[in-house]
Amino acid sequence: MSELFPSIPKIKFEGPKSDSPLAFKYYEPAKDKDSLRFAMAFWHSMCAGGRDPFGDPTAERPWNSVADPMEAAKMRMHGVFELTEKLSMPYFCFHDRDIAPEGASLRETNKNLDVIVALAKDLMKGSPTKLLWGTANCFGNPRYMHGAATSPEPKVFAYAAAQVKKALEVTKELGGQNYVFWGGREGYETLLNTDMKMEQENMAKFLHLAVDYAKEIGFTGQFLIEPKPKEPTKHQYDFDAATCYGFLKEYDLLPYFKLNLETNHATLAQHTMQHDMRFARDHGILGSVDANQGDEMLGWDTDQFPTNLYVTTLIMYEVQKNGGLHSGGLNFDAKVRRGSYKVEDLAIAHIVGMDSFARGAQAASRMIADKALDKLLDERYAGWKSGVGASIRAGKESFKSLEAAMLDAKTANPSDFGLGSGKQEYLESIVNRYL
Ligand code: XLS
Ligand code: NI
Ligand code: NI
Repeated sequence: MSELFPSIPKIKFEGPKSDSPLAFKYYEPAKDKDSLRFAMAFWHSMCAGGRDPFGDPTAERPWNSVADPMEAAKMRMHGVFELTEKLSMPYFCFHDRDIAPEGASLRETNKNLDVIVALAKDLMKGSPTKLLWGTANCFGNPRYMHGAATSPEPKVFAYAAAQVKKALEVTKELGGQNYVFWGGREGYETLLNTDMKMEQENMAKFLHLAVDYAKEIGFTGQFLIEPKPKEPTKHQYDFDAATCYGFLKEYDLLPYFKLNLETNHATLAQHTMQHDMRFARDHGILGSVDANQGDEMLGWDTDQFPTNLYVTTLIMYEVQKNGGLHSGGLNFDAKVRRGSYKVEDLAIAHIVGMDSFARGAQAASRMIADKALDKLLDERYAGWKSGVGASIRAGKESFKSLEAAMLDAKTANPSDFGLGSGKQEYLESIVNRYL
């Protein structure tokens, strides 16, 4: 197939002084590719056309004039390889239904998928682009209006199971390094018609069936759950990192799953992304990142390309403290704004996202090398290393012994406890120095 995006050249690193929109200022592919593990989101970059509730698609894309859905699907697959290669982006991700259209039956749909997967496999032979993760779209079709694994109808559960079975097979076929479950419509609109307990049990059952099938076919990629608190349902069961952890633990799924955290989802849950990252890291389930950002003024999932350096720095701080993302990566689950309708906008959006993370990674590694925050953190908790602190940590104290130690102690002022300053403003000034 001839070049689909002739106006986009191979993007080169030109350094921070460059004012070319089509050049990297911070991301140096040869140096950063393996640590940042960027991925393109097929659904946003190849499929989204800019439709919103008030207006039609705006995006100019090479497949717009192609009527046959399978021909358009083939062009898109060529498109993702062309663009990831031009951007030196090592990975892509997809939902089954992004890459191939549904047919009249599941059998026909699977056939469509097989054709496109064969094409992808072929393209991979001559390309450095690999598959970070696959997933199934179990939310778009009307059959999923009440959920997939959590639908009140077992036939819908069965259909979703069949769909995920196939999605696992094609993810394996393409060498996918992870498999993602984003909740889709696994949640509820109103408790008045919802058996929440049964729905959550069914969701756990579904995930166990997926784990069993992966073992059966020898898929060794990492399973990931992607938390989100709301949208499309009013309440999503995978609310945030902590909720997912509790769910995985309750249903004996913890050994098989990590989390794919998304910045805009964390903020919808009223957390910073740093919060969800820290929680996941502390619990050994930080798997991968959907690297986007929301809009502080809007309460929905705007899925914007990441440009906020403060946020990318703190994300990379957690990633580096985690020893990297292992099989995970930084997936741009992000779409250009509806008004940014040109192909060049798509390239520029990825470039700024990649540069923002590369720059965040540089700041984070300098902060870590200098122990810029660690020293103060250690000092803050130093009391737990000796005396009564150490003996509480060692389990040697009781309420009685602690009362005895406090009854006549000098406790009139905060300083009698050894309390230091929280130094928040100072700490924020330190982060600013590294940006
Ligand atoms: C939607 C999710 C979705 C997942 C993949 O809000 O972010 O795009 O990443 O199903
Ligand atoms: Ni999102
Ligand atoms: Ni996502």
